[in-house]
Amino acid sequence: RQAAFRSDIGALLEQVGTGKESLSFMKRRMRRLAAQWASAARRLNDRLRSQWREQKRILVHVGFLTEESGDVFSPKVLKGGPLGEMVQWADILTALHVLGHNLKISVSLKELQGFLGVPPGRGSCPLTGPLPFDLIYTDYHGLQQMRQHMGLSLRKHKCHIRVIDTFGTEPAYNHEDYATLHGYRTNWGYWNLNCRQYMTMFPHTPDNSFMGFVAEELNDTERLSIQRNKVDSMAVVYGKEASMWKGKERFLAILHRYMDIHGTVYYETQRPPEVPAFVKNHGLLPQQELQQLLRKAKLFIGFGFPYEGPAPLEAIANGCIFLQPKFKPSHSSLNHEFFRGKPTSRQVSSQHPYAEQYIGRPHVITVDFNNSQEFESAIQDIMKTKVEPYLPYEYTCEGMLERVHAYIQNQVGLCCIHRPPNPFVLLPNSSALAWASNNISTPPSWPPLSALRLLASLEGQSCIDACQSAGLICEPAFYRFINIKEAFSGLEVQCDGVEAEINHIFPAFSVESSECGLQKDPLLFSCAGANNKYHRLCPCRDYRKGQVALCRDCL
Ligand code: U2F
Repeated sequence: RQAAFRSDIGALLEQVGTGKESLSFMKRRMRRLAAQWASAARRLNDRLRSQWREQKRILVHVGFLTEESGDVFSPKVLKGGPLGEMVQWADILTALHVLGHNLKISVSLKELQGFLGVPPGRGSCPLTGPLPFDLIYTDYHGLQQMRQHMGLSLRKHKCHIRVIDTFGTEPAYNHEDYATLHGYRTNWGYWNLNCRQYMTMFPHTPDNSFMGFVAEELNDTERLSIQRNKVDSMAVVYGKEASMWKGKERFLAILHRYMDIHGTVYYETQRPPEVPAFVKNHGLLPQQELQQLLRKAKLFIGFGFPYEGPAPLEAIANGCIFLQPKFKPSHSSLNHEFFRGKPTSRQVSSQHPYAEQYIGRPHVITVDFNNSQEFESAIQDIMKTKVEPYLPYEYTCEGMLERVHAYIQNQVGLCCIHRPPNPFVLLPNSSALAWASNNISTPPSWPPLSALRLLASLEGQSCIDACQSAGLICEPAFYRFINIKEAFSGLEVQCDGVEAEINHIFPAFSVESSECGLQKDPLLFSCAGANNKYHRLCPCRDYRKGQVALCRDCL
């Protein structure tokens, strides 16, 4: 069946259910953004008119909201607890609904069992028969629940699963045996999925797919009124929980010399002692009122926590400049409590690396807060700088619909291990080398193989960085095409023989020892992997400006 875009979210709101503060928050958000989604759907529909979009049967099981996982988030929705995940799930549900798919939503084990056809009272009995869904979106909690309650059949249906994973999972952590043997074992990883089945909140590592969320978009009238009403001396502090303000008195005092400071810190009856008296604290605001505050403010300032949330994008979209601390050294699971146990070694270079790297000046200023002079002159600059509201396309409703549509229609058979089509033709292409097959039979590649550019990284450099420095992005789907010995000769690398190994650094080579290695286990193809002794072979591709998940010919 062909999927038809939906512009009405009434049916979705009914499906989401009631009884939890988290669900009410998500529904308020859905209602608030409904018109924005509808007009984005119209635009995308016009662009995709000629394309056949198959309607999929989709189950969304939000594991972290189930009682069985402890549901620690719902009781804190109105108390300054994390909302980023709720923002994202609300937007995922809306995107899937608007794209016209057939949705079932579950936020309890009972509903999950009902949808998967597990008979009541036989909770751990493995499901038999065909899976009633083409796709299942869940999270790590949900995955655990499915393992418990689908038993063996989970293995059979693993390819249909997508895991919403805020901070990302790198291949070395995902591979159970490898993680166990080489010290990458964590509480979360080791599911042996194809890493593109993990979908992140920001485009962290290209080993994972980028799901994202949306921020509010402005019409011309709103832009004009923002321009008129901006107050150059008004700052809003990022941090809805009092603990996020702890120990920041010095920065607040400097800031206060220049600007009026506003906060949206949750409190019960008394003003939290962490928030100085000169701050105008509004208490935790409904999202809509926070947007209004951001429209007036010139500066949105982060003090280091929370990491990588939605709020800075909302601030920038409403014409604020986001000032944030640079982390030196970077924070990661190796040196910071918050990231410890998360299945990634990603180096987090500032409070919001996406804002730093993908948006940057003039909208985002990242400085060393310990250098008071640098901090102070950043504030002075910000008060003088005029900026327009800005929202990267990938965080607009149209951008999210486009991306989710492309994934749903093209990311199929993620678990099948394909052999590269043969034979290959090597096309020299200036500094890079383009590969093309003259006989691609099955299966077709997505992204299309024409986007592939093969590069060698510098010694110790990951493919994420190697591709990025060539203005490209690492594409894990292409590893299978470059994991061949001809790739070394194509790059004129001298090899004393080529071995295949189980090592997440491979395919790679060492100049010093003339050692060249291919990857033996496709599950370990890794854009993130790096090792001081090796140059990596990197499959890069182009990407659309403002939509890094998609290559030029991906749609
Ligand atoms: C992130 O979660 P947070 O919830 O801490 O992320 P924020 O950037 O603070 O914003 C989440 C939403 O909260 C809303 C705001 C954002 O969309 O509009 N909000 C509000 O409604 N009222 C207010 O007064 C202030 C904000 C991240 F997203 C999570 O993945 C992480 O787990 C967490 C910890 O790093 O940080």
